[in-house]
Amino acid sequence: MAEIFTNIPVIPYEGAKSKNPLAFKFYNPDQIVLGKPMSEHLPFAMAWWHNLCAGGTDMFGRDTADKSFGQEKGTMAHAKAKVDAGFEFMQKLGIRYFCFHDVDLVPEAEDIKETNRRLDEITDYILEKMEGTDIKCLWGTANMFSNPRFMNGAGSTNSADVYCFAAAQIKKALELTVKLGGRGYVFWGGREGYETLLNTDMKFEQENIARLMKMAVAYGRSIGFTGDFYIEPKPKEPMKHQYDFDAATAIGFLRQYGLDKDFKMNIEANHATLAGHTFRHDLRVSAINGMLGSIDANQGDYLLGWDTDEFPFDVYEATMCMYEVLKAGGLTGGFNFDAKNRRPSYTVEDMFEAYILGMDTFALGLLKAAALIEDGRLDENIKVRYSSYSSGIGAKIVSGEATLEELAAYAENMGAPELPGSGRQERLEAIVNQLLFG
Ligand code: XUL
Ligand code: CO
Repeated sequence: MAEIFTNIPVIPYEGAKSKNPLAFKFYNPDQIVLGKPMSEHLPFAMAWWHNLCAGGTDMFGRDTADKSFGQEKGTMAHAKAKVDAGFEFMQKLGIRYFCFHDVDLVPEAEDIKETNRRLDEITDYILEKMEGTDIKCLWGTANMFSNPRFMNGAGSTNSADVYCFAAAQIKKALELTVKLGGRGYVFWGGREGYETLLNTDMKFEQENIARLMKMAVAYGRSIGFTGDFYIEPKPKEPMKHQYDFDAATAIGFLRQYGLDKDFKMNIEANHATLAGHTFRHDLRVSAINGMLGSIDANQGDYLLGWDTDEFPFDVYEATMCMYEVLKAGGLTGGFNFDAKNRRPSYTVEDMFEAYILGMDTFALGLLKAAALIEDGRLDENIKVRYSSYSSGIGAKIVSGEATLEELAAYAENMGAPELPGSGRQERLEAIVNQLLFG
């Protein structure tokens, strides 16, 4: 197989002092952190769509980057060239996972039977490429938002025929995920929402989404899919309101419809911030509910109110993310770079340097989060802060044995309670800075 990225070597780890743009400064896969190699803490994945398909088109202009890989776009030869490019890319960076939508892999035909035949052919080829490498599929999904038939959603569509088409795509994408050994299967409800309540039966739409997910779980389990299903929450864009608004909303939905045993969350940084949360907030909400599954690692822009899908460079945010992940005991999924180069970064070097940036950012985040945990002062503060619940009336409250009358009698005999103690926020923020930059 002819090399595609001929000017790019295998990316080495050269350490923090290196000035080589094509080297890792912090991601050192074999370095042990909290008893485990970095590469195990950080199962990174390449997103097929941004890396191999998208060329920088935006609402105001066409592609700037050439992703033809020497073949005519829209052909199976091009689909195969993308596989070659993707595998060379992952191998040069030491990335061990990839994520895909059905239509990222092959050009969609008019007839789904032909699309499925193409998908069989390309996944045979992907399997061949996987052989002899340690590259695996992190998760698969069906694109149920780009084609005009999904203008009103897939599970939430008003058209039963479109609903069936979505079912057919999910069935195939699940089969492909199983064929490629995927760890997870994602539902991102890109158009599962509404533009106006004036034409929307919200209850019916949500029930129909749940019915589709239940059918997906039943079918997935019947063909041997043992991994997790994921909901990837996002509050808006493309729809004005999306039902999987944030982790809390999605978890409530899963519980309401009895789907919580089969599903976890795939939390994307820029989706959490669009919902008015921090990234770490949605990670924490998922984790405390036992549903932190996987992460779409990217970041937004403070000045822009949409999903900019930037490669993560904010070490503070990455540290907070890794703190949540370490505290949760790691991910069953991985870190998928659902991120794209900025439009003026259109060269092959830019593709590689973007991933180096993202991987180094999360490696730093891991190192700094481990330092925060080993330091122990944050944990100690939490322990002290809630210590009034470890004995006396507090312990009785926690045991669930207290009654409202008893607590009221206790309060009436107490006089005025003491103030609850300083939150020490500034001290804690200073500790984080000390460990990040000290
Ligand atoms: C869109 C998005 C998707 C999902 C998969 O905002 O994040 O790419 O990750 O459909
Ligand atoms: Co995503």
